[in-house]
Amino acid sequence: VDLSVSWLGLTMANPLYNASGVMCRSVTELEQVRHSAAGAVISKSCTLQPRDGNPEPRYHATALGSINSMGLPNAGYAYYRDYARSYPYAQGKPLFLSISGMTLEDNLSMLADLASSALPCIPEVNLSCPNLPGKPQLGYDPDACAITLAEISRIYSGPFGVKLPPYFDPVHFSQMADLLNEFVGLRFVTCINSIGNGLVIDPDTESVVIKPKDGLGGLGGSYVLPTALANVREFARLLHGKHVVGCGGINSGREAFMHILAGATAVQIGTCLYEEGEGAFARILDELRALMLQKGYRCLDDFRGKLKTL
Ligand code: RRO
Repeated sequence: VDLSVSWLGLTMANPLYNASGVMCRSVTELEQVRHSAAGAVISKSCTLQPRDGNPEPRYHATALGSINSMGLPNAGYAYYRDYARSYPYAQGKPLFLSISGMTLEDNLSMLADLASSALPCIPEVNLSCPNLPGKPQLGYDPDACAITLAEISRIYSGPFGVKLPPYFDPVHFSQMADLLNEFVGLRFVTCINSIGNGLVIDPDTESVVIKPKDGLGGLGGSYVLPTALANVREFARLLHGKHVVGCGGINSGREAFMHILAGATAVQIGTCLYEEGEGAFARILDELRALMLQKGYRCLDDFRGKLKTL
């Protein structure tokens, strides 16, 4: 069975990597992913200046997934750019840098610097952080997205992607897809970021489980799988000549298979990686390989995007 993926002029040994935010804030964590069975590495969303993020507790796992309101804690753009400078690209594991500026100007200054550095890492611009009090998600404001993408395209000529929030209405899928299709440099979208502003309640303590925003936070894990699959399938259908990266609710080879069947080129692991550690990559790959063998598929192209309808 061949699990390799070729896209963006890169080859990955397999389609799995970490979701931005999980196991990728420090060099130690990034190196953990790099030394794991993952096919690529992505860094924590960064801002121009380092941030401590929101007060703790700010992450909580349940039987069905997770809720977080981290608030963009990160070591600052220069730290991840320096990691990208020293990264051993020749070893064949691509590096993605997640960029999440507090303003459009910050995003442009980070991307302009990245462009001038001519490094072979690829930016994933986060349009969907749900956890900054008073700051709505860019991905839910099509006019702001249009301006952001136009400005990025003006200063950044290499391939880049965007991390999208989940959408819940066919009108919004087509509105976003029409907009994204206008930008040729935009080579992929990652679907989905966490489902924003859920509320997990512990009935024993009669309390919320995380401190920021009186308990509201982004949902991940099994809670979000069907929403993630819908977003992957719809964008895979509506975008022309662009890739979709699947993220949301992958706990085993079966969910990775579902994302690829829905059209994902590659897939990211968030909550499951946080809970299980980097051994999750080898386990999920073993399961995906076994499932493909059982079905008689020899490579990912044999079933990618071939979801049947009734
Ligand atoms: O750091 C966070 O609170 C965070 C971010 Br930037 C994001 O994009 N998605 C998320 O669930 N948490």
